[in-house]
Amino acid sequence: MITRSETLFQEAVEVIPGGVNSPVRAFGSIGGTPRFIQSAKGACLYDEDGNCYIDFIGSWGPMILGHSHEKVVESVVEACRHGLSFGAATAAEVEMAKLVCGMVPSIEMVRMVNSGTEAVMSAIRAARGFTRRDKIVKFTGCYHGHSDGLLVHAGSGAMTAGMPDSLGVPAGCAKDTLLAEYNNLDSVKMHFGRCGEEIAAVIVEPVAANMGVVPPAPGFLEGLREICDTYHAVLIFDEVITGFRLGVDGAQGYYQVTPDLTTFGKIIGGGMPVGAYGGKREIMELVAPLGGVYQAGTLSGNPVAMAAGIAQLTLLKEYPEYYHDLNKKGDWFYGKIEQLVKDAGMPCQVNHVGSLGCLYFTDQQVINYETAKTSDTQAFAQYCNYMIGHGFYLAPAQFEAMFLSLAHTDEMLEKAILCMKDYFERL
Ligand code: KE4
Repeated sequence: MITRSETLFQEAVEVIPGGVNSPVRAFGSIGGTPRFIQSAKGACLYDEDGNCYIDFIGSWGPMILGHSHEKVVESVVEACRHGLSFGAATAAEVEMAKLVCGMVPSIEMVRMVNSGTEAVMSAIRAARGFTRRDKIVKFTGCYHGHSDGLLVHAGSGAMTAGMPDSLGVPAGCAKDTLLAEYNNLDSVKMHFGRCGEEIAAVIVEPVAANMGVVPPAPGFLEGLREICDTYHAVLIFDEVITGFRLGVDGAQGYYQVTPDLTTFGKIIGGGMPVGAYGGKREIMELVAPLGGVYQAGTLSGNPVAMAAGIAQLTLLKEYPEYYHDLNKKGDWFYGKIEQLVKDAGMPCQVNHVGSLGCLYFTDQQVINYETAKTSDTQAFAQYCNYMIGHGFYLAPAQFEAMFLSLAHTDEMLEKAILCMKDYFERL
């Protein structure tokens, strides 16, 4: 009997490229039919066929409080009653900007945009405008959205689909993107030694969460800070995933390394389309209409999106113990998985930072793109399909993170561990 998801997918592929509005959702790397989700509440997703899943994606990060949190939903509904979009300045945007600047000490000024991609491309433009330099350094396996100059050895879907370089990106766009190896400061120093005076910025995921989850080696982030100071380059932390996840002040607070600019997405919008970039006033004051770095957006600072983001960030700010609970939950959960695969004698690695984690199907310690790529994606696909088939909605790709939320109960996590244990015992 054909399922509703299968029917919808057959219709979708006729009118949407690959049947999805973002590649990783197509289940391409694990096979099978993507589940079409009808609703979500707390830690659970419900698909069009009435199946319930414990969700370990959380919309790729935004749902840190769980889906449909009542305070977030109430704020959105109330905002809708006053209008959906004005294209004019609103009090909510001031409230959001003050909230972000108050939660993240390095942010002196911030601009709202509509996605992480837009935040990153804008931050890079600001860094280039500030330094009057063209080149940027990024790390193989890190993903910073799909703007042309960053789709060079990117992570996430680009890595999953085995196309680190995308069609349609002119060589001219990629030529100013210098590639370095994550956790390898020498690979960065090499570029700066050669053309340091041409490098506008280093952009880094302070925890690389688009080649699975790769924590920064001790001294790595501090080393990037030092190099950027030496060469007067801008250090950009792409905290689209880690921002407001690892703590109130994200990875920069967690690791106590201060970037010059930070990009945000996901959690900042509470599930609505919001991105943001901000940091040093001297850089942000170059952004139009104040300065010569142009950036604009019809729906930037949209009042409904601001309502969702303000509601979520306010809860996270008012209850900092949430982060203690969430990070402790992550330590317990990923520690259990690590013990499980060790007891089962599986050639697997578990990396995690707080509520972000990844189970790699490789016997190598994963510290960068090259070691992440040793993963057996077929073995991952088999495991992932088993888990999804048993009601645990994992990211359908080896090179993505698992995301825990405050809505995940110990019972849910224990059930997931048991299902993993059953799977490995059946091998
Ligand atoms: P968006 O444009 O998708 O809002 O953000 C791009 C982005 C920028 N920086 C980092 C560190 C990111 O992780 C992302 C997007 N993350 C992926 C998940 N790996 C989004 C999921 C998807 O592409 O569907």
